[in-house]
Amino acid sequence: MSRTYYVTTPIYYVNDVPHIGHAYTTLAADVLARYKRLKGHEVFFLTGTDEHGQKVEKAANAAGETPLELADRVVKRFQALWEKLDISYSDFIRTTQERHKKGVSQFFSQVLDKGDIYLGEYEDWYCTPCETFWTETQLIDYKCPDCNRPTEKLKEESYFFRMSKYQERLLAHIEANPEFIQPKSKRNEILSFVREGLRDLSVSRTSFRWGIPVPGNDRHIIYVWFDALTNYITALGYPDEGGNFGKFWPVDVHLIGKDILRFHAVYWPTFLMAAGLPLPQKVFAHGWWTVEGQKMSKSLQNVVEPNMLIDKYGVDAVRYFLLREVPFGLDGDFSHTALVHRINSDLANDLGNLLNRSTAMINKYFDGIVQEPAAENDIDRAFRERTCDMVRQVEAHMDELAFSKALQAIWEVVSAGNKYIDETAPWTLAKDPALKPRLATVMYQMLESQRVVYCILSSFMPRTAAKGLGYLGWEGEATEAGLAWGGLATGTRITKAEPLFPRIEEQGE
Ligand code: ME8
Repeated sequence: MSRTYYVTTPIYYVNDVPHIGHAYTTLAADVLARYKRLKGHEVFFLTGTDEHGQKVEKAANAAGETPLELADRVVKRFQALWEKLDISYSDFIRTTQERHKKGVSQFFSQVLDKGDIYLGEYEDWYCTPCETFWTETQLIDYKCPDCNRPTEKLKEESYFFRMSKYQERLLAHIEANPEFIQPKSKRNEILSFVREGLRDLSVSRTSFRWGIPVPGNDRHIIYVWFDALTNYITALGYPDEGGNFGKFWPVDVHLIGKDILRFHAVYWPTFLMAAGLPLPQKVFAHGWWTVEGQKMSKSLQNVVEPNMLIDKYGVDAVRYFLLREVPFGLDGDFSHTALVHRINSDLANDLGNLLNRSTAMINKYFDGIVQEPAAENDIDRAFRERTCDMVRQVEAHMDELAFSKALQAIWEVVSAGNKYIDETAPWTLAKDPALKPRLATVMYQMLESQRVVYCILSSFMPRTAAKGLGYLGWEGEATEAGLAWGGLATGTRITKAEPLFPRIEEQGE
């Protein structure tokens, strides 16, 4: 039986159009999904859109549309971008779908019937843009501590979830499972938050209508986070125990930005505890992108539009840059200069050149046909071992979602490949007919190492990998077996490569 792997992205709000931050999380999930598939897992990769709540209702009013019209329009923008970014999701959930609404009602009822949701009255300071209630002590000058906008005191009848009841259990779970919340710095933040004490959580609103009504009391709308988080199980067919839910839950990893960690690492696990369901195995919060040193915001007009980037630089260059530039889990800064620099040095120079020079050489020396290699000398062996070791390193880095380190390990082998050619100097070997067997071995190591590189790169840069593998005579898709040394068969025809990444003129060059 094949192993299963379930990875999710947040479901994005439809009151905003997709930007580079959204693309980042979804891309990371895609790379993970592709990698796990390559390693033989049966993968379920979920993304989608969060379409309910006051923010969407307001944005729709402002645009003179119904909330659903707005959602229908914006969801297409997300789906078109994912297609353009080569995102290989298994399912796309919209919270306005019947399957989701049915599942949320069921989930709510299950917790209500257990007595962990009760009707009460809520009074606190409310920040409408953030849809968050704050206690007076949390406010800064009576303003929202998150967005610094004015708050207002609100009192309303509300259903409450007995989150306080689960404080000790959640704490024990986080302490017993160091892998549960990552990275570690974020885990510590959540630990201190939980230790300070959990209050019961308001899980319904009467102040707006756009959402899923509370079962049996439709004056109340289920609070956005109770609705949104549940997407991770409704997309699997919950409450139906069979099928995908039985197969893929609990999730292997929820990938999210650090802004929504508390919802995923505190609210969601306690909801699941109340419903008697297993908890996620891992919640990983990545960092925040700024743009040319500034926070990305509509008012600053510096929002980086992924479609524009892809049109300008190509999809794989964007995929590479986003995951290579910043260690996953830390904040990072986006700049065109840094992107162009990466394209020129890592992609055009290191990766592209290696393929160009080596496919040209085998065509020059052996009419493009892979020859039987002779015995390895020390340099050949070291280079082969280095390539094989890289595959193991990538595995370890991917386990920790250290995408940047995985790419770094791959690029070390690319550099080693360029160095190997310089050291073995095939152009000198070619001058002496007696050294033909030696030349054949050098050609073999040089090409075989790259075949392994392109196989493993297929998770990160699917198009580039397909091209590279095509030039190297590898039939079909990258496979797990293809990661092993020796896949390049004698007699394979190697095509002379066109440049994979043309150099881009750098400013000031
Ligand atoms: O929070 N840098 O949706 P959302 C990095 N609907 N990542 C960023 C980013 C940035 N500057 N800006 C956004 C919601 N993101 C809820 C989620 S889940 C059950 C419900 C990414 O549209 C990051 O993944 O505001 C962040 O968590 C997400 O977009 C927030 O998307």
